[in-house]
Amino acid sequence: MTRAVGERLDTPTLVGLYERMLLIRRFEERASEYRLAGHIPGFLHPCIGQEASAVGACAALGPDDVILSTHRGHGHMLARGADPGRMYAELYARVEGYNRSKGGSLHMIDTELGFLGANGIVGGGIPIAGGAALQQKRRGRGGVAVSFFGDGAVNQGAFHEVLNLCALWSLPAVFVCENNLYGEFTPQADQSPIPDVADRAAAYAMPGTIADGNDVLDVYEKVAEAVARARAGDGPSLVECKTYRHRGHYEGDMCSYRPEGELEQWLETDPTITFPARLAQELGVDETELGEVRARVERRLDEAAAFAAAGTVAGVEQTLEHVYADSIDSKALR
Ligand SMILES: Cc1ncc(C[n+]2csc(CCOP(=O)(O)OP(=O)(O)O)c2C)c(N)n1
Ligand SMILES: [Mg+2]
Repeated sequence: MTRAVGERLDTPTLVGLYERMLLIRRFEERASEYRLAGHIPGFLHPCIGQEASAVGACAALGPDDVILSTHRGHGHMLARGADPGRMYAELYARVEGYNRSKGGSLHMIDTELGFLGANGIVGGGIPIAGGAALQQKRRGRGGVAVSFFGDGAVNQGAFHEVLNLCALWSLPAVFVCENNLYGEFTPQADQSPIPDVADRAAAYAMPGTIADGNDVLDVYEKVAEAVARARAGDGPSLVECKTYRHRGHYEGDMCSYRPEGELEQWLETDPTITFPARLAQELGVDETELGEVRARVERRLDEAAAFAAAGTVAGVEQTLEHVYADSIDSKALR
């Protein structure tokens, strides 16, 4: 962290970045507990540890911009400003959820927020981002499409096709790779001969930069630069955020494949601890204010969880509602 905190953003905005990172952290820690308590069916892929890349990147965006997410998408969605109550309701399989329980963790979407979806297909968001970037260019309002994806996704063919076309057509896209060192249980070094994903940008004549993915301001600065370039009509960029997931690939993964001491080393740069420490040291944000942030996050999540728990369990009746096959008479199928 070389730059002084608060060089470009004012103190309330910086405290807001902390609050959003903490919201993501606590949303997921609680989701894990709610799942163990039997409230959440299905898998969870937590982004615990990676909050700074989601929040830093989304802080560089405006309301006309759109983002595409991954299977590890709760953080991106909350960073974009989603309602944690509707998100928990979706995880709880309630009709009040973002997708009336049809999306679940892996396919949540809120088009009004420009959140064009999580995606269970690794790399699946990247071509959608390419299409969204084309749409942004045609609209001509300066909007940008941001695609989040992991280090594993860059070995999918679609990544290369989309970067090539976006560069060729100078589309306003920003590709944000969250390199957390693993694709499922395989270390990045066993999947690719290139340690820095950013180097792949050179093949498509676009800038490739590396950000400290656990430093929300470094991510913000680098993504903001890429966004400015895209808005100016100068085409796409690739930003690689070096980060780490504290939990396993999914909740329940025991992480036996990790070298000893690796997690402990990354915990030292935990953004939900190091960033408020910087706010205190460099800007004099006091413990009372940081305590208020923590209390506000817990209150918000208490309300969110209560909203989900009080929701209507989605039943068979709703299965064929709001899907494209709506010409089918659902009663005829029973
Ligand atoms: C096309 C496809 N292949 C394989 C999988 C199974 N899968 C789910 S997540 C994952 C690893 C993804 O790694 P990465 O892109 O680094 O994201 P991370 O999980 O580290 O956030 C794999 C192989 C899948 N969902 N989709
Ligand atoms: Mg990964």
